[in-house]
Amino acid sequence: MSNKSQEEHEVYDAIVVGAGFAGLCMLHRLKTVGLSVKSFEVGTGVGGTWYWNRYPGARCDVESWEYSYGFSEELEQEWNWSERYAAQPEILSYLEHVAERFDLYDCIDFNTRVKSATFDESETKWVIQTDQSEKRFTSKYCIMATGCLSSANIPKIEGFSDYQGESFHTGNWPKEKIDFSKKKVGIIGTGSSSIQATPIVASQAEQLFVFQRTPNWSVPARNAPMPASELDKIKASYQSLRREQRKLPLAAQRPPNRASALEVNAEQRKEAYENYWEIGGLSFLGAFKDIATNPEANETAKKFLTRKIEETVLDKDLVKKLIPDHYLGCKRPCSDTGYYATFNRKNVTLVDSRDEPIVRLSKDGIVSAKKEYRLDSIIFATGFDAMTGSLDKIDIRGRNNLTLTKKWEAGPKTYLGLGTAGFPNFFVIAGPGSPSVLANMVVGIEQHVDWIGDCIQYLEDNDKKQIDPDPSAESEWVEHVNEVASRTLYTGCNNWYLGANIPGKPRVFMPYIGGFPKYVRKCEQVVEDGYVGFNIS
Ligand code: NA7
Repeated sequence: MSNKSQEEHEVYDAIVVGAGFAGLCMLHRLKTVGLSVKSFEVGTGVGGTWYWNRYPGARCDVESWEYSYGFSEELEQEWNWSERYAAQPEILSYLEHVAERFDLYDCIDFNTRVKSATFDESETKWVIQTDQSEKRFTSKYCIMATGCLSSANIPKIEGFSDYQGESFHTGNWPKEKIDFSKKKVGIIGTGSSSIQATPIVASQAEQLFVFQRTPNWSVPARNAPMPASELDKIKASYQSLRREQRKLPLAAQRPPNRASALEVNAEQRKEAYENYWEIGGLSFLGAFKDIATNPEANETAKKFLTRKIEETVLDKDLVKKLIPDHYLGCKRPCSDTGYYATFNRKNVTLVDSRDEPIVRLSKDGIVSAKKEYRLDSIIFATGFDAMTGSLDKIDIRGRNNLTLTKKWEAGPKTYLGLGTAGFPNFFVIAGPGSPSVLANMVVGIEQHVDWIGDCIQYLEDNDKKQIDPDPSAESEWVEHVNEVASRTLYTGCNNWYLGANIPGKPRVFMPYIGGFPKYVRKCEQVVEDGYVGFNIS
């Protein structure tokens, strides 16, 4: 229980910001070890990403059983996934069930945005303030579970405020059902969100205009109902499946092929690509071991996917516009259900910015370099200020009143993605410098939660006041993250891993791309060596 003083001041052992997959898991862990905890969440319910992204077609691109918690065998056995890839409503219900089942609701304040988190050096505690009152919340530990793709990017397009029709952002979708029938709709963006929403909006709208700035690579998801027999098999072997999952570079999907795309003959190459194409979704990236690293190997994958687009889209001019220039994987590839076939519909028009870029919004719609598109609705599927956006919105101050935004002005600096020097007892779940966004996010989150939970337990058991990454260990890690990224093809296009989708954001490769197992080993080694690279006092 917290202490409440008369000065509207509440004291906790730990404060967790955010109640999505990461926040809920962290809360559960901290409650289990007997700490007093408090969580703040902007939404009116739990779910994080899966609370906000309610757009039509929103679905996970990692298989449902893989994208679920492994911390409770009872939870695994009682939850029944209905599809191979769960849709947003099902994942949200799952997280609501988790919050209910593990009694987490009591410690979460909803509808509450954390405005500031300030480290009080003299007391070794964090002081948190929210937008709800002047009340101060203090805690020894402050844990940011604010999500990597939670800060919606609404582009600054000229004339934005002139537009008078309805508009939506995929990452901030209303709770009520939106009906696009009899409407002229424009969707801006062709990343994962748009690729999922486009076929569904097209099936409802009178006319859909897809405003594409950069085409993306996409592989059919091959979603299907989960057969009862398959679910039974999964339930019977969850533990071993999860052990195997953690050995894979992405901590999910089918095991990658160990062969090089360049060492096999054309027929064998085609066969491998067809096999992975049939499996569907992001597993396709594992068709050969060198797709992510060797330009020539990558070209063979691009050629295969190009042929699939050519086979699907009837208008040959349109095909050319839908084929990306960038390497497969450089922008996170998408997993779709009928995306390319949607362009065969009479009510769908691709507006390619290479021919006619968006110039401004008008009162009635979108004005391109060629004409005005009069619209009833605009859908912004324009992505997120990834990995750092949600942290930047909070005034976070560490030692010497240094703000996190100042410290990270040239790009985020963390040790293992878990903490940042000068901000003691401050942890980030799935933050920059960790592999989470390049792997199965839920497995990454659980690994972080376990590491942070064990670390806090260690500090408490040993009467330690604080832990803080050493600046030199942090610099080495940042250098390593960059060095590993430079060996891949992922730094050569405008992707959100680099912050390149946000004008003015420093261009630094943020996630760790060395693979989940290597990262886990490094985290374990740090602990085995007595938290080497951290200063503990
Ligand atoms: P993404 O993948 O960042 O896609 C955003 C899309 O919006 C992308 O096609 C952008 O084009 C486009 N965009 C962004 N700003 C503009 C402006 N100003 N004008 C035109 N087009 C623009 O976000 P998603 O929500 O689809 O997916 C995010 C992640 O969620 C995804 O990677 C999965 O991990 C799940 P660009 O490519 O920048 O030229």
